Amino acid sequence: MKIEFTPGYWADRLEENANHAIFHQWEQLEKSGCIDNFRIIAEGKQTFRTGWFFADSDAYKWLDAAARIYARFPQARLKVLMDELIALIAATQQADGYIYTYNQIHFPDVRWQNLQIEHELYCHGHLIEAAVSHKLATDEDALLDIAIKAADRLVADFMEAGPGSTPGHQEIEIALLRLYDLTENRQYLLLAQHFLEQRGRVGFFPSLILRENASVEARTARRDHAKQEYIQTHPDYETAKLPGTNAAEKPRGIQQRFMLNALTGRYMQQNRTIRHLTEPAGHAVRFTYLQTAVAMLLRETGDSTLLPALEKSWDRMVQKRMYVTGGIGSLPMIEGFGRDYELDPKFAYTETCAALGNMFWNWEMTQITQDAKYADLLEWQLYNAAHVGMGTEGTTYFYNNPLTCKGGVTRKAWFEVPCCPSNLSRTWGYLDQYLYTADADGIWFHQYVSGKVADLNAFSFAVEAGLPYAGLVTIKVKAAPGGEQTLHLRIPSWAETYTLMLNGQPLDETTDMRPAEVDTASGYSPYDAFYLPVRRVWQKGDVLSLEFDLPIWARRTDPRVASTTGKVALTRGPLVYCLEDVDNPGLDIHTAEIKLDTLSVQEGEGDLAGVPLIMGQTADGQPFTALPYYLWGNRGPSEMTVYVKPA
Ligand code: FUB
Ligand code: ZN
Repeated sequence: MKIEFTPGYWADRLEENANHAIFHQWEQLEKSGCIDNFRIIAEGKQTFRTGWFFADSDAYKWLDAAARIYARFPQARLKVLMDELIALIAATQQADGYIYTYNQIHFPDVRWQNLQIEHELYCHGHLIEAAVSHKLATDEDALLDIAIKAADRLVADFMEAGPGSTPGHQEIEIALLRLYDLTENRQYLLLAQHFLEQRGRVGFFPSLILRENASVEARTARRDHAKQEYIQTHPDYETAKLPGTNAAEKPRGIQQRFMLNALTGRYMQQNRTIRHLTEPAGHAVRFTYLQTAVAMLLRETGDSTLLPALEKSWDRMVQKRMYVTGGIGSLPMIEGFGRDYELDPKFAYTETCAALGNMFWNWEMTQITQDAKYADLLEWQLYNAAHVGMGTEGTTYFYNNPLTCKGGVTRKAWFEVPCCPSNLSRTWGYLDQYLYTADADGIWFHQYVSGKVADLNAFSFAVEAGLPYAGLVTIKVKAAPGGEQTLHLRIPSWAETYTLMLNGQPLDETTDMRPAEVDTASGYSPYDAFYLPVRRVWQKGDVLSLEFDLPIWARRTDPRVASTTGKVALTRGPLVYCLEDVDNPGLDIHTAEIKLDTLSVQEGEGDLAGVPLIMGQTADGQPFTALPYYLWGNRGPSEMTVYVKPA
């Protein structure tokens, strides 16, 4: 199958990703010293290692994103940068396959210590993922050879290891399963399975994590001492001053809750075995990477005993622990889940990576179940909780994404922990992989993105999608296999009504198959989505047109979400809206009461040209403007709120 994006919403963003974001990220990796960490080992460069112990992963994630982008935008300058980094990695890797600059530079005789905290396996995981993407994009083996050496090292060191030797930050499992998919080397599948099956079986986790924490503190102190000594002899040495996360307001007692999360293993999902992890808990990125890997393992092995916990934890997350943007992570510090209905917009952490991890998981669940709720949430996060993470120029980012802000939250060029930017870029780089699946019965349309699709189950077709701003989607058949085939069209949860025409004639399939309603804490319910089967003998030249109505929706949270009782979030189609003070001079957006019967849609101008804005009046007759949430924070420091009070 080959997909070519055609002019439209996503073609523009993918261009921006390829022409700006990926090169900006490389510049920031250089400026922050991340690439020099490899040069210290590979070339004896005289400088001091910078960044967290997991900094290698930022270079690998960039390489992963660059490879995926290169497959579609084969830019010579991108190839040069990739080859330069691959050569550095090759020269850094040790003969037996191990590679982790933090140990190689500071603690050369130490390995696999503090696996719950220090990210060695996480870093090897992003290296392996980058190698798989690079092989698929270039058919070159340079990076894949490095990854296979590393993976074989892990097989040798961990295949017989116990529960305490499972990673505190999941990622290696996803990587090994991708490497298995590419190489068909069963050892990698077995090691991923081993890591997953061993989780949650540490006898007494507090003693392990306290021991590791003491060791991490001691190693950090030794590193800091060495740094001070280095600065003594190199007074001109300086490192880039990088911002941490944005000003996130913290609920009372968060420090204690974090400590308890860490001590019990809940933070890194070490408190339950995978078949018993039915509650979304702990760090949200770790949780979604874990569930993605478990779902991938289920797809590879057919082990259906893995499915119930995946479904139960997904349902509880969506029904009780997810914000209206599709964001997950109610609490700073934990960067993760709170209690059921604990969804205060001002504490919302909803890290960009968590939304991306949730999209990866949704995609695996889509392929396992073909239940439309998963593709619906993937779309909702694509346009809201993930999309908000990247600024309109592709060169500024959010790490945490509050749903209300009274200042102090601004987009940044980079972060001290720059995990989100390249995670976004690599996901955009694989957008084509989340759109369609095919089976003996026909084609499944999970997302609607303008593009030409060739030879998917002998089908070729062109899609023109007006989403997310307009509701018309047309599918023009260019070639079709003989015999009856079914096109399964996802009818989104947000499309209460729609019309379906074939070659200009209404189709009688528009019987409503809407599933039974499922209430959710946020008021966004992916459970309303379904696949509409349209079965016939398709001919070249057939034109299906699907027109979704895009009414403005005032979504109320469940009354058990105390912080937003009596307020609404405005949405239209797959977009969540917010009020930003820069569009509402003279209005206190945090206390304004809006009249829902005055709402209308008007196209924006200037910076917001072409964007459908929601306009209306407040109770005291003042005009107000709402814009798509993903677009906030692009015009300098501002205040914002997703939730508004209806008059
Ligand atoms: O743990 C390092 C980074 O922090 C990971 O990439 C994300 O989980 C982020 O929260
Ligand atoms: Zn991140």
